[in-house]
Amino acid sequence: MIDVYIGLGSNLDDPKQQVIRAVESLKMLPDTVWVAQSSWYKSEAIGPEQPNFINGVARIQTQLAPEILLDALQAIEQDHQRVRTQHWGPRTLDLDILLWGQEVLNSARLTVPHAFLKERCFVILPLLELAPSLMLPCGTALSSLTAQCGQQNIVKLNETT
Ligand code: A4P
Ligand code: MG
Repeated sequence: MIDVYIGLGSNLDDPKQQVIRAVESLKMLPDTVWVAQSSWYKSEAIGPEQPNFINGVARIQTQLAPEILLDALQAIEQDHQRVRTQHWGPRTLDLDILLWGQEVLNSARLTVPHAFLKERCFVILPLLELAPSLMLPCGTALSSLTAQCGQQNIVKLNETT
């Protein structure tokens, strides 16, 4: 079993419900153990002008191969009627593989750690909740990346919001 972190994001069609429903799908992945999820965070979109995002991170342990998990995540995205139009544009559901243990993966379909992990506070803050002492494969401590988070308008939601 390998520890895998998945980033969840949505900014269309009731984003909070989209990510909550996605968690239920992640809990049903085959050959995979559900570990935990972070709080949800609301933030302004990075990229073209579009609605605010809800983001969070899930932690699982899996025996699936990376591209098999990617297939499963893309099937869940399809299930949420995601239509791919604009790069970095609005989406009902985005599921990204953030980390695959300490491995570095570079294939045509997968770049892990996720290419923008170190600069996106909507990923860094929820990930830090689940793994406060995490070291990235490059040797950077996740906790050292929070300095930039004051500038990125991001709000942690209460369980009731
Ligand atoms: N791919 C490569 N590496 C990975 C990985 N580690 N995990 C490939 C998942 N997929 C990976 O993805 C395109 C291709 O990336 C996949 O087919 C897979 O083979 P996509 O989701 O269809 O395309 P996209 O939307 O154009 O790009 P991507 O990379 O998902 O965009 P990002 O980087 O996730 O950015 N602002 C806020 N506040 N919150 C957000 O969540 N998200 C984005 C999307 C922009 N701005 C945002 C947010
Ligand atoms: Mg994606």
